[in-house]
Amino acid sequence: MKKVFARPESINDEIMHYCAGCTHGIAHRLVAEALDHYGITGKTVGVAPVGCAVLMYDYFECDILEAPHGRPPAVATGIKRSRPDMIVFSYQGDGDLASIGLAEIVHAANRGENITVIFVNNTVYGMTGGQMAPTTLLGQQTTTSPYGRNLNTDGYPIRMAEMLATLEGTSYVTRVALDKPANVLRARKAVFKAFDMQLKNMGFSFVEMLSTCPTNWGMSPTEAITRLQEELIPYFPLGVFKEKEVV
Ligand SMILES: Cc1ncc(C[n+]2csc(CCOP(=O)(O)OP(=O)(O)O)c2C)c(N)n1
Ligand code: SF4
Ligand SMILES: [Mg+2]
Repeated sequence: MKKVFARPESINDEIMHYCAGCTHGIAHRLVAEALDHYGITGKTVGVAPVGCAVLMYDYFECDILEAPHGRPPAVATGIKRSRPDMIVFSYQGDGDLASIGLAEIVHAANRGENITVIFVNNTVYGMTGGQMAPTTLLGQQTTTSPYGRNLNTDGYPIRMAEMLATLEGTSYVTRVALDKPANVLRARKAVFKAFDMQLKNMGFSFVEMLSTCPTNWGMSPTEAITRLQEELIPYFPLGVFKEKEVV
């Protein structure tokens, strides 16, 4: 019998480059479990971001294409339109998706492209050394907001899931957290649902994952989990913001 904790077949046994306590590894695993579950690894193309997940092509057993910073939804659109028989997902951080790639995600969502987007929100530009992102919380210290994010000069943190849920083109929009087993199981269910929507040609599906970046938050892995629970979840509430009925 297959052990539930065994490595998914859609991910290989390369040692990942992520820092200790980083939740990118959990996010990868959940996507891989969904590909295994639906038996779609051989017909799936992932689109990698520029950010800490830039090397995800080293870990997944499906095809992965690299997109310029912020452009995965546009690249995913091109792949899906030319090969509608393929399952296509993008995997993006908050700098990638909510900053430089804001236009691409909004218009792909608004067009209702039949793709799945995995959005890893760790409230910071992880790869480049912890600069302020659009999702950085008010008061949060980063290398470009050393006195804390200031409402007057930097505006409010963007709630991407809520914003995208207002667009007619989106079919499934949810926010989950990767902080504890119960929430990881909910996240797993959400990722499965998002791929299921695409398999049923339901259009655009989006899973935001509240994540940790202990390195740039200047915290231990356990302190980072506590921050996610005490600071991120109150501002970025968990839940399903939109779910169209399967027709
Ligand atoms: C066009 C362009 N502008 C800027 C950069 C520099 N850059 C690389 S990764 C990154 C931000 C990554 O942050 P995020 O998307 O949140 O991913 P994380 O590393 O936190 O997972 C930036 C600004 C780049 N590579 N290309
Ligand atoms: S810098 Fe942050 S997001 Fe990047 S691998 Fe390390 S902990 Fe993860
Ligand atoms: Mg980030």
